[in-house]
Amino acid sequence: MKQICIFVLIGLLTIMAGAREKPGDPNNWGKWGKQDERGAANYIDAKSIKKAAALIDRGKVFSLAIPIDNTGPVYPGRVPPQHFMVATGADYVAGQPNTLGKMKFADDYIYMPLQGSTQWDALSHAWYDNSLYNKVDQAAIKSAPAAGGATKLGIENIKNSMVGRGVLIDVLAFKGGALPPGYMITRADIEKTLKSQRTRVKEGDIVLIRTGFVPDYFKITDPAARIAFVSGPHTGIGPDVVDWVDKMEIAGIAADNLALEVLPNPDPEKSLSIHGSLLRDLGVYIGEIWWFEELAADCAEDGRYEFFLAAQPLNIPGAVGSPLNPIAIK
Ligand code: UVW
Repeated sequence: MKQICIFVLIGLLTIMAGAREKPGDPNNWGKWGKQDERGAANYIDAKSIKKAAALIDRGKVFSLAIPIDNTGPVYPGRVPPQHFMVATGADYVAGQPNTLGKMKFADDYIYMPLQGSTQWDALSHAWYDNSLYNKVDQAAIKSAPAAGGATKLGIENIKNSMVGRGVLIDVLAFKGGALPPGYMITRADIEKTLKSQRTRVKEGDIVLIRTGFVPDYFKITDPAARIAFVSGPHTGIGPDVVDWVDKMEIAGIAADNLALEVLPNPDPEKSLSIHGSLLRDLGVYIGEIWWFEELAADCAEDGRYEFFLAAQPLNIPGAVGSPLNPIAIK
């Protein structure tokens, strides 16, 4: 009897351990091979990039990045980017001898969380249970630089990707230019907005969801009020958008807010769980703290919400995210 109990217990523990390695539903584990580390970036191919390049007709360029400095919004707990100078003209004015002959130089450094400005989350940024996308063990995410950081699923896997057709989904404008704090954007909101824009999403697209959160942050001037704002509710996508993302076969989804998803999640047990569904289960890249204002105005004016988008991350080996300056060209 004792032996049977031990066998049953071992069996149960094995089943439980196995369950912890399973993908959620829907998922893309194995879709591009068991060793794949690029996830939904695989939806982008040479054909879709060439088609996207053909969308350029006016040569009008939009930067979708906020300034990298210490005034921008960061997720509570993170330090905003710190930029400091180690060589300046003022040094020479103060009498520093010029050791380089005729030439003079200024040099600067930046210290920042890679998640602390306009960014992509790598597939190594978030997971649940013991596994990341495609059953990568959490032990593969190590300290850096000695141990390599994200030894799997690092951002460098898409250093030559995230370039193609971008589509702005201007939920903010569709809803009349204002969303209540912490508004949860639903799949129906996205579909209705696209219908009103007469825009279709295609495989391999990078979709941009306009919420107005980051612009609202910059409208606040008082530093304490800015901190209170980022600590309060965040407008973002709700859980039912995950199935839509899966169905559309998009490569990435970015927003002008801090975490893409609505905060707090309507179900307190599921805080930040949309990160798990997109990064871990689907291998879809998440973009945050993007800036859409000039692009949105132009799209409203010409009625075209599709464009060529160059949104490649920096080539930082083992990083779990990267700042970037995404460029939309119409
Ligand atoms: C967290 O890491 C909580 O969010 P983000 O994806 O915004 O960096």
